[in-house]
Amino acid sequence: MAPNPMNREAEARREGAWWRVYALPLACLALMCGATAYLAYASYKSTHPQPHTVIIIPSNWSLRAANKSITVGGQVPGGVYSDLLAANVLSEGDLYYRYNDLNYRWVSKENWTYSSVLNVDADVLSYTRVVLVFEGLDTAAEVFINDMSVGKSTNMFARYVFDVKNHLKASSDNTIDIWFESPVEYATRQYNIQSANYVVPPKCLPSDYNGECHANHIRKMQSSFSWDWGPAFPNSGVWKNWKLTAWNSLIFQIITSSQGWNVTVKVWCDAAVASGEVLGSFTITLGDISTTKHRVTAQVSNYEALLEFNLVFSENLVDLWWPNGYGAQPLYKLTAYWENENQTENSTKVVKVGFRTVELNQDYVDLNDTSKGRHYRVYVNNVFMFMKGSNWIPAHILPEMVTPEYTRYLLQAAADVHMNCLRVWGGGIYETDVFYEIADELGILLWEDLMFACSMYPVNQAFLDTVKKEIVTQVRRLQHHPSILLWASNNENEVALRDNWYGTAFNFNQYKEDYITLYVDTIRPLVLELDDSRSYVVSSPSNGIKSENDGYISQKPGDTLYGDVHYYNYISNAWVGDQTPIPRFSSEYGFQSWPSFITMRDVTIEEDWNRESPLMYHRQHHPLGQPELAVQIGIHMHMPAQDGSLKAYQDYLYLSQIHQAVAIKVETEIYRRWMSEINEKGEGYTSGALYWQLDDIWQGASWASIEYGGRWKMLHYYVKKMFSPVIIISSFIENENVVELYVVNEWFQNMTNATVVVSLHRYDTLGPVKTVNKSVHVEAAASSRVATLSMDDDLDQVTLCKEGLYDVKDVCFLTYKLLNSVGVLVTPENYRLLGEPKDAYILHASVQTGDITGPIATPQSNWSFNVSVKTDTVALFVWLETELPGVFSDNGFLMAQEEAQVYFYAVKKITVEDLKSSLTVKSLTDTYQKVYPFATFPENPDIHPNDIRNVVFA
Ligand code: BMA
Repeated sequence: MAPNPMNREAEARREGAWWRVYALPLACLALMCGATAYLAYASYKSTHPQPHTVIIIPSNWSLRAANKSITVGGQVPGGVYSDLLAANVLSEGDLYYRYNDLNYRWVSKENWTYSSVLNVDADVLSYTRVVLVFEGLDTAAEVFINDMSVGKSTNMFARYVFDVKNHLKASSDNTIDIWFESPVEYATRQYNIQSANYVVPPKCLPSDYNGECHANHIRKMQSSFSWDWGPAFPNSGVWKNWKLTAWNSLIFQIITSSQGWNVTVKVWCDAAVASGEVLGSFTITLGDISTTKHRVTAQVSNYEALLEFNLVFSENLVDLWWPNGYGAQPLYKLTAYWENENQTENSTKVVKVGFRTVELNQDYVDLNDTSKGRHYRVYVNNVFMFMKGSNWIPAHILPEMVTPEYTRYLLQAAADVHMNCLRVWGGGIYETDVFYEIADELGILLWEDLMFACSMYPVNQAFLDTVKKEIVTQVRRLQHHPSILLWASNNENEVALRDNWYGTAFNFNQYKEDYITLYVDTIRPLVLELDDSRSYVVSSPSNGIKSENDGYISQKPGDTLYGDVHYYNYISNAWVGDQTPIPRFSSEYGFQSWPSFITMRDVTIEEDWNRESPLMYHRQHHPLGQPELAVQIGIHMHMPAQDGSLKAYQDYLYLSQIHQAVAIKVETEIYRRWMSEINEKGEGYTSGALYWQLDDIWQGASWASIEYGGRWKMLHYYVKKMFSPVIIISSFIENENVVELYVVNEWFQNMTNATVVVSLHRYDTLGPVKTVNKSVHVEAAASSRVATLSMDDDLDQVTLCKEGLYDVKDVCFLTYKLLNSVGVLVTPENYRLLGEPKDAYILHASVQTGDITGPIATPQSNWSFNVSVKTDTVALFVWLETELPGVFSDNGFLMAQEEAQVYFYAVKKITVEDLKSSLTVKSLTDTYQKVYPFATFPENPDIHPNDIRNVVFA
């Protein structure tokens, strides 16, 4: 399992106690270290022929509340919540413990100041320019040097540079104070000012969110005021790196590089002078492929200069970068080096780049009939590829809590289940550099939303100005990453306006005008100026080009013939999927579930362990989420009786995960199946399935496939199968009693002489009762129908699935797989339950774990264990669980045979005994309160086995 972000909290806590005990010695130590560092620096400087730019970063900070009632040690970068937790001011336990989101809310209503002391020698002040650079101030802040204001911030996502040369003195006790206004107060104030003209909604979030109002009036992580899957912890602090820096010519800020083989490298520089020319030399090195040095005259304007250089080299000098599953991800070091004219100063910047082309193709699907709409297809290196993936939300409500290790763990978990794309969703943050670097390494394409979500936004000049600053900061920072697929300026704001989500219809034109002002007139030209190598789409969902032609707010932003759709339907039978749309691209779809008991247990106590407990409602932010979940579970399975037992609670969590896993499997298979064909309405050519959502921000009901902390839900195991490069799926034609088999083959080779193996099984019999093998031809890089079988004629359903009064679909089910021409299994084995499990003629399964052997080293883990699982009858949704960190090779699976072998991949060293003693296994019938007492169907056919079970709906 992942390095749990909560460990970081625990560490912070420990450090907090430590801080208080050792405050004085610590301060002395810091002074001594500072002095030593300073002496080292001074000696370096006197002997080195080319003095570098000076950078001073103090590490000892204090944090105090505006009313001075609280003063603690502070971390910069960091945030107030973590510092108060570390200092034990937040003394009621972990941030996420029970109701602590409410208990600790007062923090966000306070104004806070971080203070420290800067030791500046006279030499520093002799540089032409001396500034403070903040890569991220969260959010409404004012910075003071020696009690004089040097600059203000209003945007968490913008880089700020404040001139401090005239405010600093050559002394060891320059004070620096960074004052943060309560983000909640600030947002309310901005709302009040704006609403004097007209209200920019939503005014507040639904009450189920337990959140704060007016997030859309502050340029801050929108979900930090809460969301339908997460709590409100509106943070304050210096959340990214900062430095005090002094120089005479240029220092590099960021490198951008165009795509393709005519590479334009742009290096944005901070200049020491406001305008004019700076002379020097500029060297660009690409791996060991090319190095070029030039004399340059940088033109400076507004303290910025842009050095630009074209590298042209032949295609065969580099290897192509490919998305996960399509090839390798070679990355090349691009190094820029600057030296000023008299060689007294230099600056270096290194980024890793990859070589690939990327296109979002929106051609008409049928040039002869344009009413059939347009594609929404991603081509990388001119190859069309179906986007398989999910949506990424912030991995913790406090960005400072997310470690690079946890980020890697989550992205690796996405790559491990064959994802090639993630959407960085617009209500979170522009992620950390490390996030994009890992995505580059793993070949995960990123659909990068800009951070606007589910709201109308103001367009007063101050707001637009700060947004411009944000876009420049972020697009420049992220542009060089090969993983970035496209920019999308907002999440669901077009559809929100069109469908009147926030009561804007009465003044539609005003809000539409504002929408265009922000996303089309302000943001778009900026993004395209900074990066013309990728597509810019205005919203998600949108109809793409069609939305633009419709004046940016289409009549039907979810049109299946254009662009992308977000599809949620919590009342249909999700396991049948007969209402699933057939869109060009599904960029959001999902169902909720609860995390495992192991995850919930961390933040709850016994009285919460009941699906109707106040705590469970507190952790369910989605309005109507509880009844919807109960309905969905109840359509397919028996909801455990509310007997107050721990087992009933655990069973409920497990059933919620089953419901979610199967629902997403069914929906995803429909999207993948439609990759290569269209129906008579023109629907189809589906080219992407990004389910909502990959990760969790805390322990609560959500759409995630990975729980907070890293434990895989059942869904994530299902994702591994449904996103496999080659899958076999079925479609049932009810009125003909016929099953169609499709193979989706991502590989670029046809498969001739492959064999589809379809087996009919009875729930009361281990092993198939009938198997049909069909020799088939599978198309390359396509989804194709390979076989059609009649349930009666080919599979003898009528005779083989007879059982008393049972419907044949409740007695039998199907499994199917594909073997290649030499008999090797090339797809995960798939199954189709013909009816609902709650009605099935299913016997109580006694599932046990058998031999466990290991550890052996596998590519997944040095501590991999083979686990044998045995059953005495057909078992559904077999679920293995251990407290030990790690994942299984498969889980939540169907056992239609006596034995299954799975691997457990431990994260760290464990023994067989460790695993044995912690491993549990269960299957669906273990959730039944009363076990049907007979081994076979009773004499009296009037008794339906399910009737005697305790079935309760809330
Ligand atoms: C979509 C997303 C999120 C939300 C999710 C589940 O609307 O864009 O805003 O969390 O659905 O409701």
